[in-house]
This record gives sequence, C-alpha cells and structure tokens, in this order.
Amino acid sequence: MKKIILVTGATSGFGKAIAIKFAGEGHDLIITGRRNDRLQDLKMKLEKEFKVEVLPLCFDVRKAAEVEISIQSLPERWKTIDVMVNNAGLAVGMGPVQEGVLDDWERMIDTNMKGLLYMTRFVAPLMVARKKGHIINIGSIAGREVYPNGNVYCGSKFGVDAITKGTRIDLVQHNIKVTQIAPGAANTEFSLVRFKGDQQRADTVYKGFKPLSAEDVADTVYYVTTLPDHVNVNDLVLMPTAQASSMHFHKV
Ligand code: NDP
Ligand code: 8X3
Repeated sequence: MKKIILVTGATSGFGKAIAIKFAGEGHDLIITGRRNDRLQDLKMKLEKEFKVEVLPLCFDVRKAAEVEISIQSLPERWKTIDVMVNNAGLAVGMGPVQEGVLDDWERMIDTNMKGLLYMTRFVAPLMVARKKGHIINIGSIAGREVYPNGNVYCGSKFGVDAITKGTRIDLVQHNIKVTQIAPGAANTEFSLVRFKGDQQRADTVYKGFKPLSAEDVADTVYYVTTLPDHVNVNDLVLMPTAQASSMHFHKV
C-alpha cells in the first residue's frame, strides 16, 4: 500500500538515499532541508524515475516557527504522514571541551535535539489523530559511546537516544511505532560538514576500512517499516563490519 513518508535532511547522505529507497518502493514523499535547489532536483528525479509524488519543504529544523508553519500548512492529503524519518543533523568541529566553539555547540544541540523535537511536536499530533504512524529517529554510535573530542556531538546523540525512548513511551497508547537507528561511520557529507569544508581531513576518516554507505542505512530504515503492525524495532545499531565500537576499527 502506498504511504506518505516524511524525511528530514533529504538534500544529502542518508536522507537523500532514504528518499530514493522509498520512492523506488512506490511511496510518496515529503522531503525537507535548507538547500532548495537540491530539494527541487530530487523531486524532479524521483517523480520522473519512480512516478511517485514528491512535496519539497524548505526550512531550517532549528526554527520552531518554520517547522510549525511548514507542517500546519500542508494540504490535507499530505498530513496523513505514515512514516517520519528524523534524520537532519550534523557534527560541527571536533576538539576538547575547554576549547569548544560556542556557535558549533549551539548548531549541534539546536539541530540534532531541538530540531528533532520540533518535528516530532508538530507531526506526532497528526499521527495521534489517526492512531497510526511510525517515527524513526537517526541516532548514532556516538549516542552510545563517547569518544575523545566528541563531547557535544556525542551529548546531542545521547539526547536523541533518551528522547526516542521517551517518545516511544508517550506514544505507545496511540499505536505509534518509535524506532531509533544508530549507525556507525558512514561516508556522506557528514565529515565534510564536521571539518568545515576540509575535504582532505574528511577523507582520512574513512581511509583503510569500508564504511557504511548511505544506501546501507536507507535499506535498514526501509526494512523496519516493512514489519507487521504488531512488531516494532525499538533500537538498531548498524555498524561497518570493520568497526567494533566508536574507537575500534580494523584498518588495513
Ligand atoms: P549529511 O551531511 O550528508 O546530511 C545531513 C542532512 O541534514 C542534510 O540533508 C542537511 O540538509 C540536513 N540538515 C542539517 N542541518 C539542518 C537544519 N538546520 N535544518 C534542516 N536540515 C538540516 O550527513 P548524514 O547523511 O551522514 O547525516 C544524517 C544524520 O545521520 C545526522 O543526524 C547525523 O548525525 C547522523 N549520523 C551520521 C553518521 C555518519 O557517519 N555519516 C553516523 C551516524 C549518524 P541542508 O544542509 O540542505 O539543510
Ligand atoms: C557519526 C558517527 O562516530 O563519527 O554519528 O560520531 S561518529
């Protein structure tokens, strides 16, 4: 059955791959992000290749008012969101806490935690009204194990872990599934953003082992939406085979 899937951060990496995966399976999509040109290109591509309908919404998840108006002004048909993937997020900088850049901290906390909360605040009521829905939060191995110089990014992803558990408890009585997918290292634009455009430094993160691809994560997100109504994956840690923990890699 055709569903409506909302994916935040669909202009790149996991979000884009998730949108392509669901479109390939015949589902209609609401795709969000701040880069409107990329949203429009993706809409054209998906509608042409897969004959699905795609609604791009360009806004910043850190701005509660923008989130609220974007969701509340959706045409009625598009408000019947079956699956929301809270994927938009980022790391900015990496260094010891005593040298932290305050603006980097604000960006991570505001995007990864508050942005995810704003989306949930305005989309969950639509699901509650229909007594059905599935919220999938993209956490991280960084939300399970802290690593040196990861302080605030890890904190924001530990926050996603707690918020996901709390959301599940609050929504269980409304028949809404809540899942966290927590990936390990994946080669997307993540490290380029973290290292503020330094491509060489970003590339070194993935040297000597095979990281996850965005498609690996997209396949997993899709999988958890295919289970019977009475079955939910609460939590799934998805790692490259060559990564045993935040800190342990088999590199050659
Ligand atoms: P990318 O940088 O490739 O994609 C990040 C996406 O988030 C972009 O589409 C970006 O869109 C969107 N985004 C960022 N800030 C905002 C904002 N303020 N408002 C709206 N959208 C925003 O990285 P990934 O695909 O790797 O990251 C996706 C998620 O996965 C993140 O939550 C990240 O923390 C998490 N993750 C990543 C891992 C990795 O190793 N790559 C591992 C584990 C988790 P735009 O810039 O257009 O707004
Ligand atoms: C991204 C994975 O380990 O670089 O969430 O923090 S890590």
